[in-house]
Amino acid sequence: EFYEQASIDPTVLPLLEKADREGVETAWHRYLKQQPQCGFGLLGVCCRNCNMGPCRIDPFGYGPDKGICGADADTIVARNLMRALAAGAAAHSDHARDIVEVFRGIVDGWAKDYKIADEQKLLGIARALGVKTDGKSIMEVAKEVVEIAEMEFGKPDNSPLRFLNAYAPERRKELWRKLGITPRAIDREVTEIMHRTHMGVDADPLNLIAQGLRAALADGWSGSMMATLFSDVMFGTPKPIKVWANLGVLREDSVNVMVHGHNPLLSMQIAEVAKDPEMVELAKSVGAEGINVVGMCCTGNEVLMRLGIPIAGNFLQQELAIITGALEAVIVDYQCIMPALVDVASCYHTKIITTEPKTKIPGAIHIEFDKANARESAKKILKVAVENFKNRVKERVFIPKEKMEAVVGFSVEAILSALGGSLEPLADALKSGKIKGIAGVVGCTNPKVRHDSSHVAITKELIANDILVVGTGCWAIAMSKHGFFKPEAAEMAGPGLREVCKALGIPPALHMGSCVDCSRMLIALAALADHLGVDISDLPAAGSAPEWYSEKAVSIGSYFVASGLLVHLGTIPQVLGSKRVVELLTKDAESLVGGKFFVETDPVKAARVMIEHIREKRRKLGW
Ligand code: BF8
Ligand code: SF4
Repeated sequence: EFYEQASIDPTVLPLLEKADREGVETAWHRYLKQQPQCGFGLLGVCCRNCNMGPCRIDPFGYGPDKGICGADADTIVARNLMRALAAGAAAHSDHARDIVEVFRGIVDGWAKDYKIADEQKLLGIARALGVKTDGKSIMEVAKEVVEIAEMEFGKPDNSPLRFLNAYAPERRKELWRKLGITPRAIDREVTEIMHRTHMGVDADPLNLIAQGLRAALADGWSGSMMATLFSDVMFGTPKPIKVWANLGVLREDSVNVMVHGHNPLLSMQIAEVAKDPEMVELAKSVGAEGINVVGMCCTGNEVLMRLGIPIAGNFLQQELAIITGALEAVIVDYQCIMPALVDVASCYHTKIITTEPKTKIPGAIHIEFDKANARESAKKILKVAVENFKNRVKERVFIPKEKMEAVVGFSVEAILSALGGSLEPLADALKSGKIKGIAGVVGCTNPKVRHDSSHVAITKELIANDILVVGTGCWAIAMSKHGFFKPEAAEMAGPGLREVCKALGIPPALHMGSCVDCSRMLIALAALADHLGVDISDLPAAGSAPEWYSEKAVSIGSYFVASGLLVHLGTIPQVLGSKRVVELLTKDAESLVGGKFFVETDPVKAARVMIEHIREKRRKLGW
């Protein structure tokens, strides 16, 4: 019955049973084997930051209360959390760096298979950055913008990050300046965390966390934001589009190729070349009807929103997709790729293809994706998948039938256009109480939680209470699969929200994109706050990561808190070994930045806390 408890998604149980019959392990199996997980690790009181250690603090107070250097639980827990945050911010921002690099390639002419797809978006960015656009060609504008973007990573001076300066509300910027947490350069803030957490540097939990917030702000308001903005410029700003979601999107008659990871640079090319007549011919020559590209995780969200490429599932389904026996290849870039894919694939015909010099997995095929020859390079990678079709073992194929229709693609621009071009209708609906508030729900899936169950439960509760839910990442994939993105889902909403959704023809929960697209929420929050003449922390809004696992989520949660939001965490962060750190994150943060964390593993209780918080904010606004 452990399998039955694993997920609420109907595709999971039959595939776990198939895995068992075929002697294959998944994250759920390995999770069981890890039990009981290390208590020191769970509490965050194990330190391996130097070679006098490892040291660990006895949480019960009988054993050591200090490491060999004298660091206590508060210092150790804070340092560990900040290192996790730094890794998350680095991941998002390095993804942005790769995008900016190719954008530079468009300007310089070497990235011939990429283009400026959305000129309006680029001009908007230029204006926000204070770049003059009059009388300039679009390439001249692009050149000036990319120069600013490149400097965000390693700008040598102490001035605020230019994208943060352009997009964050004045009151927020003023507050961050007063607190000394205005980020200066992305790489610098991440590096400073690594420095401060070295033995013998920063031992003060508050000071450490302040630097963490600074790095998180650099991620949210610059790194992730640039990833989103330049992806839109190069591949188009998402608009509402009808799509299919869940493992039922795999096809028995076609070559199935799954793009998995995060960056659209590769997945967009794969999706495009799969339509190339030469490739379709090749697929026919091996006996397939065609090539069926499907997505997984956030790069899946990128091609889902822009091209309508079906999405096979979220994080915990990556191994299951292989276990169907129907997948010719998984083509990956980086992040959230389980190394176990190679082990699972070894039991089937599936090929795991890594494409980035920074992501290699022993046992996978590595074909470096050449961005200067993107189209040809994508073809070369895709050919390996197509030629593998003949190795598929028909008798071992089981494709679950479940798939769900969804409307996705709610960029800020798309939301504005659904509202008729201005924020006024949303502001009115909020003031009148038809919509009580806005919740951003994001993040992963995690075997510690029944897969998808907290995402579904929290969203249900929020929309039933007239709270408009927006979100990204694996939450958004979960919602796609469970029917929350059908316009008919308005029926699940409370009366006020239902009326608004029906009038606008939108679902009560909106897919805003991949995890870097959490930056879209920042832009929306900033615009709404400016429109109402208040700070973000005054808005009837809250955030949640009900099933998070990733270090990136630590950074996302932290930039939302630093931007003034209450943020719910549905899995317990590894901080409970320090009362001081817990207090800083869940209490003191509020008096400093206007936002704070709360931890609640019960999604319905969590939703109630968020609803209460929103009610309180409304009361303060006199609504
Ligand atoms: O960046 S939600 S499991 S796929 S980390 Fe990973 Fe989490 Fe999914 Fe996207 Ni985000
Ligand atoms: Fe131990 Fe201090 Fe070294 Fe950490 S930094 S391992 S607590 S001696």
